[in-house]
Order: sequence, then C-alpha cells, then structure tokens
Amino acid sequence: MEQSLILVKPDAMERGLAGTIIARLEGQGFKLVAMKMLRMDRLLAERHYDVHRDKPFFKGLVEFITSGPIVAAVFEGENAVSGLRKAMGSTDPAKAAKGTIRGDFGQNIERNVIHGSDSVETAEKEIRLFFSGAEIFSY
Ligand code: IDP
Ligand code: MG
Repeated sequence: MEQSLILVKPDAMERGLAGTIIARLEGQGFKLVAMKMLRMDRLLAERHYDVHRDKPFFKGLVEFITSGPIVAAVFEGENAVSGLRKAMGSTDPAKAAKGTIRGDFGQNIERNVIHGSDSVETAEKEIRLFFSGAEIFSY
C-alpha cells in the first residue's frame, strides 16, 4: 500500500482550512495514518525542497513555508501518491481544475495551500523528514 506526505501550508492554516483539506482527502478514501502540527525551521524547509534549491523561487518558498505552523500528515491507499496529486490539482491554482483542493482554495502559484509527494520514492524520503516509524500507524 502506498503512503504519501501531505502538508497543509501556512496560507491554508491562516485561513482555517486545515480541517477542510484533511476531511476532503479522508472523504476521497485516503487513510490518515500519521498527523502532526509544527512550524518548519529553515533546515527542514531546505531539505524538504532541496530539488528546488537552484530555482529563482527557492528563497521565497522557504520563507513562506516557515512563516507559520503547518499540518503534516501521511495518507495511505492504493496508488495514494498519484491519487493525492490528482485530488490536489495543478501547482498553479489558476490552472487547477475546480473540485481540486488547489483549484478551490489556492491563491497563487506559491500560496497553493497543500504539498503532496510527487513519486513513491520522494514520498518515502519526505515522510522520513517529518515522522518516525512509531508515529505512523497501522490500523
Ligand atoms: P508541487 O508542489 O505541485 O509539487 P513544485 O514544482 O514541486 O510543485 O514546487 C514546489 C512549491 O514551490 C509549489 O507547491 C509552490 O508553493 C512553489 N512554487 C512552484 N513554482 C513556483 C513559482 O514559479 N513561483 C513561486 N513559487 C513556486
Ligand atoms: Mg513538488
């Protein structure tokens, strides 16, 4: 069974959307197996977004993601990685379909309310950055 890391980003937290976003994903059949609230520090943010280190938006992205608390969660399900990406919608909310989380709630390409792992391999790496084995439940 696949697992994927989801982050409810600071913009969504500020707007009181954490519960709505988690509930939508549960409602679409993804199983919540880990969840915590935290504020990412710079080191964790730079590790999490390491593939974007050389992008022009990297500095702003690290500032944004560390600007306030987030909810980190692990969802599990068959093809959970691609299924969650589909539920999230395109990176740019302006291009994301209605009915997707970013299409319905995202404000712009940076403040797009949710992160989801983009492959099984990155999901494994990302989950390890946020959760210990004992924090992930099997039920
Ligand atoms: P993803 O979150 O859909 O996987 P990525 O390309 O991996 O998209 O980018 C990571 C995050 O960086 C995005 O979710 C968004 O918050 C931010 N981002 C991506 N592209 C841009 C951009 O062109 N300008 C500003 N921020 C961006
Ligand atoms: Mg990505």
